Amino acid sequence: MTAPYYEDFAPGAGALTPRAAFGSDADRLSLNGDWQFRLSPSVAAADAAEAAPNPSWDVLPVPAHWALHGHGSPQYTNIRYPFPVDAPRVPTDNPTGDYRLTFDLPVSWPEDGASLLRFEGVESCYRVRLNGHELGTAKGSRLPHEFDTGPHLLRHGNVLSVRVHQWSSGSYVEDQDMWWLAGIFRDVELVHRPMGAVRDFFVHAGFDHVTGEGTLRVDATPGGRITVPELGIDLATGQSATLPVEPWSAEVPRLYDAVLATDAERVPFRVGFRTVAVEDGVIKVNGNPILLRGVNRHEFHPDHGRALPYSTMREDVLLMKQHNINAVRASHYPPHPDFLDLCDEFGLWVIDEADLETHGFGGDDWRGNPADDPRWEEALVDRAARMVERDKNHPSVIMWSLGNESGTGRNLAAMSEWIRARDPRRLIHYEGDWSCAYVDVYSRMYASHEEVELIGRREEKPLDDPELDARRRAMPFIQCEYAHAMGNGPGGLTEYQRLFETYERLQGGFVWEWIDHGLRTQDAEGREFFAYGGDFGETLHDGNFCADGLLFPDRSPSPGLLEYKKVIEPVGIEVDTAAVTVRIANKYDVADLSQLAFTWSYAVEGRPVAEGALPVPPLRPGESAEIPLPAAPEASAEAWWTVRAVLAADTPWASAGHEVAWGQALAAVPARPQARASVSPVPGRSQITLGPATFDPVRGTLRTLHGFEVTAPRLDLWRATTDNDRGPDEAQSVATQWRRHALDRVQHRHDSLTVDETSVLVRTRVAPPAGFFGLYADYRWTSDGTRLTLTVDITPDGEWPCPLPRLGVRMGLPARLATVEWFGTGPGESYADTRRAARVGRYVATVDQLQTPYVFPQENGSRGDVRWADFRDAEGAGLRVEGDPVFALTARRWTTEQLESARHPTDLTPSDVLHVNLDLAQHGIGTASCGPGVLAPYQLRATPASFTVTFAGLSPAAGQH
Ligand code: IPT
Repeated sequence: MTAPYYEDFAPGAGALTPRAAFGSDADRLSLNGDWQFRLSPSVAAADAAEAAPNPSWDVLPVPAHWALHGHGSPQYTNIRYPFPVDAPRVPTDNPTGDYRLTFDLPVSWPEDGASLLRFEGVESCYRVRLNGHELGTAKGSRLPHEFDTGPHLLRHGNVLSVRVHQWSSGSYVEDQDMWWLAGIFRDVELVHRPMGAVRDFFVHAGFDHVTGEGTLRVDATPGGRITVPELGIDLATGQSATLPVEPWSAEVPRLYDAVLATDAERVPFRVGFRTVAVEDGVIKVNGNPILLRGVNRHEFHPDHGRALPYSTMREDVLLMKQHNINAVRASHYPPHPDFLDLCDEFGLWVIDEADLETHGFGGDDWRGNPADDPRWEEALVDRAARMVERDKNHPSVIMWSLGNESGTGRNLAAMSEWIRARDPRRLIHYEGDWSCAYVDVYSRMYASHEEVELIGRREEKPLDDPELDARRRAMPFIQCEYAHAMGNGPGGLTEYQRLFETYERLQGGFVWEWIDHGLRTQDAEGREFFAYGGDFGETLHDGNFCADGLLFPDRSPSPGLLEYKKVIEPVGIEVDTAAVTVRIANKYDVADLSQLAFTWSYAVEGRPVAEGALPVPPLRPGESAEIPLPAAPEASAEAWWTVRAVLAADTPWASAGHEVAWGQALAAVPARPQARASVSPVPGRSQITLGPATFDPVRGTLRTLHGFEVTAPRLDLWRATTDNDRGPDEAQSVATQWRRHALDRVQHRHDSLTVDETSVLVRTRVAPPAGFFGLYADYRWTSDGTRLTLTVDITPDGEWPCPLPRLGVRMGLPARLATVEWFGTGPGESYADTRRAARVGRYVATVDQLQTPYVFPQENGSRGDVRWADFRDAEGAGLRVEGDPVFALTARRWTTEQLESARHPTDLTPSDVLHVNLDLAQHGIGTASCGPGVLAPYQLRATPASFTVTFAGLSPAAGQH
């Protein structure tokens, strides 16, 4: 018995050989729109429904995924297959969608030539019938397939029937970490091919950086003429022209409009001249080594899944450019072809990746891996070929990637061989085979800083085979995935970037990943939230591991993106306060600084008092210069220089004034205020009074402050664990250590209360149940009559077995003090190892605005280095907290425990207490959800510490700053 087409090894049958994606003046008819649709639970049920006397149909838009339109539901798994592994067989319960469209040809549709049906992407396997005649079948969800309509196309009343299977043999090689979403999710078109039309063409446009000349040759079948009016080029296909041109790069994406003309057709296209090569062990484009400041991009939209509107693709490109990103890995399949046009136009280096991942086989030590089984060779090479043929004319594509996480195997080598024969002018990438036998670049994912540094020195651990080792050691290195942007984080970006900028072999990397895959959903009360694995009742799923992007699902930037933008900024700005100069360094690969304008400003306690333009010469890449700043104005308080580099003029991706890079430095520190006279505590039977405060007479806990009822500050060691705290490996994670040692349940033992001439002193010991270790914490309260000062002295006791989540105090304020103004870093959150984007200034936010809406609730929103923070009610009355010198601040309308137990932001309901944490420090963030944990300097260890804050009252009049 022969296997049905959805369960065989073949890539499909009946599709035309692949070719480049291009537009022309030939007729085209979009078949996007409302189709008739019927979902059946199995192939047999689909057959039965079809045979029914009056088949029933729903309406479904094309392109779309049926599960996002009320038919079935989405399911998310990372590595595991959602069905029993028995390749190439699939479950009998195989959701099968029958699509039907009735259409007429436009009256102008030519009689002669051929007409092709073109499908840009259908997941995962489909059969096409036109007017009852089968045209073919196809697999390769994110790849185009074309079918010749032959004699079956009618002028009127065509019935196009497409049967789509959710599961197929193709699913085994499409095990990417994402939602399983079937359907016709990219465009469908009818394309006319006149007699003598262009079948395919291949643009070769190299650039010789020594002569400054480009060489253009276009191979086409059939042949025709190539014109590039701007360059005066008019030549036959197959012939070449060499002449001075401006090269294409991600930084200066110079494109020339060109036309390929045959007797039958005019095909407009764009030429970008560039040459990619590995020379002296580094990747060079046009003779320049490049540094990839990249992201991994899945196609994702919170409402449409992988059926992206064009505006969303454009938004992605603009957001990348605006955040200093210069490279994108199409993880893990070729993107919609329009996306690559946008990359050519706006300038992004692209790794285009074949639609291949067999990760789930790793669960059985790669036994039966399709990547190494000859029966799958044709299908895998077809995936490579369809990608290369479709995308070969994009200057932005500099590397072909064979796929992702598919182990090792002969079919990968076969794909590489096919690609090299077809397109020797691009580099070949694949991460999964560390021997690098058939690739051009050594690529890894999530390698630690230490290992990356060894690789940078070309001193990595050798491969067993000396020949392969020598070959690999001579290769350039990239991290195709690093810095897992799941939840709060990633930490450690700065340290990676420093390595990339130090060692020429290290040519940067791609943060995992661009956007959270959260699907917009509503709870029972109609409140919107972003769903992750398990939210649709799936029994097998990987939870929120799909919410690991630099963008939230609605494409608002997360703090991680702002941090990445700062870390990879292409201009170095270092202010030297003593010399009153600023060092400006051009870190672009290609562009000089003439496109940027520089400004300086001088701010006292966060208020700019002087600013101006800074003349900076148009430094070339690699150059730097020391530029004098004006004399610093007198400052009565803490003052900071800020130097900014902004776009001097509008660009296609941002307007003039858009900030590209910045630097800050402390210019003047205020004299420390004189110690004020102390007032004495007044003990009483029902309370102790000290200046503006009252205390419990037995325990010495603070009760009221300037008339506000408060929950007394007390030591707090816990935070709502982050995805990175929890890690992928529960057993190993720092959160598990914390819990094992009961740091979420510490007990506060009251040792003594002493009221003396100048202070109220409470001594305590804070320790976990069953623990042989703890912290002595002494709270000393003093007052000058109007202000109240708390000093907490901490002395560790015993051997601390693990880092602390946080060290500080937690207190409660009335919830109506809901507006916070602070002088510290901001505007966004920052942590010990994610604080590059935080700048010193004066900021205002409501408590709600202080929260970062991670898809999975966790610690968030800490503002660092806060000198003072004012909490005010609507009338302007409130409390000021001052650090000595600084503290980190979080404030929320729910407790840490509520935050920790929430599964979605909608689980968090405001209370009438404002929960405020004043931290001396928190443990860093790291990127252990996939990758290294918190680096040593950012780990919080129990050591003796002292921490002082002062509280003052704020009256409405003082509200008008
Ligand atoms: C790596 C995958 O390549 C990527 O698709 C994604 O799943 C990422 O992990 C984690 O979000 S593979 C992992 C085993 C390192």
